[in-house]
Amino acid sequence: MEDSLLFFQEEGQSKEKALKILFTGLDAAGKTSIILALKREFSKIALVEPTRGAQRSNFTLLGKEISEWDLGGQKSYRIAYLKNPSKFFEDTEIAIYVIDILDTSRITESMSYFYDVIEKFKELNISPPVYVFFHKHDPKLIQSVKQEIENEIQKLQKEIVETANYWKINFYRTSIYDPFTIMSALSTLLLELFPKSELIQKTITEYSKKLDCEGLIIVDRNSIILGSCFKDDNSRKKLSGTIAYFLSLNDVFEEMELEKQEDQIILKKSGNYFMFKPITIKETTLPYYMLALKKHGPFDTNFLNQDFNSFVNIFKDIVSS
Ligand SMILES: Nc1nc2c(ncn2[C@@H]2O[C@H](COP(=O)(O)OP(=O)(O)OP(=O)(O)O)[C@@H](O)[C@H]2O)c(=O)[nH]1
Ligand SMILES: [Mg+2]
Repeated sequence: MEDSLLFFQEEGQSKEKALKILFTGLDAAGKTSIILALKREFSKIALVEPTRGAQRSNFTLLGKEISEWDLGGQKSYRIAYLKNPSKFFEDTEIAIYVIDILDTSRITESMSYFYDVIEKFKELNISPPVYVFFHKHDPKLIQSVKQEIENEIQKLQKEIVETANYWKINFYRTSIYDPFTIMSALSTLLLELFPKSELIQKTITEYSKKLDCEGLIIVDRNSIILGSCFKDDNSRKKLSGTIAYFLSLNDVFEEMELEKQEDQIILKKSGNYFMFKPITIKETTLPYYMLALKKHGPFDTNFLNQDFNSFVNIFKDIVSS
């Protein structure tokens, strides 16, 4: 434990300050799994071990450095964080608190640590928005348990809002077995800090109308959804249910180092045409990806040429501004 804690004493001298996003909660709540799911490191999720102390990893979003802090939740670590809050909580710009909703026996313990963390934020005079993840909200939860869990969530939400007395606490239901729940939650809370995301969303909406497609999602390599547009709930389901798998399939193809020409995945299933296509902004930076869905007929050549190119140009301008 000491090793990990000492490691963090070197923090704070970086060039441009990274935006700090904190994951905290009890041990085994699922914090590390959430981070791994976003990175599509599914083979590591199965073997995940308790996190020792504070682990940090960095990634870039729309050109800005994000520093993800995964605070191991075992009791001895929690005591250390609360004893020395400035070392762990200082500079937090987004706080994510993960609760295992399947483990009702530890809810009281989890709530108690949650209020301790909020208290430390107040002591440090910081006020990051707080996002509570009701995690392990698995799609296959059997119906009878589902209602019980829903009641528990409703009760907790009410209690948290009343007790914490904090300016911003939002709630999400997440599960690693429905990767879109994680992608969507992380994207929403991160993009709140990027004013240009509104313009990106507008551009995507206009483009998808022009294409007359059922829906469209633009994501980056780290599974952050920059914008999306769906004709109806059905198309939303088809695209949100498949995007993580298209990204994984693309990872597999990338490992094969195939030709970059005609770089797209086209899939037809029961009259639904899916197209997954990279959007390259600069050769030196990682691409973004588009997943689009059409119902009647395949994507025409206009889609692949003029319209797509003009969309990419507008997108490029916004992203690189
Ligand atoms: N059913 C279910 N299990 C999950 C989910 N996410 C994680 N788990 C399991 O929960 C256990 C703990 O996950 P971790 O990611 O290690 O939890 P953690 O919060 O990082 O734990 P510490 O590092 O000790 O703080 C693992 O066995 C995961 O497979 C989920 O969405 N649903
Ligand atoms: Mg962990």
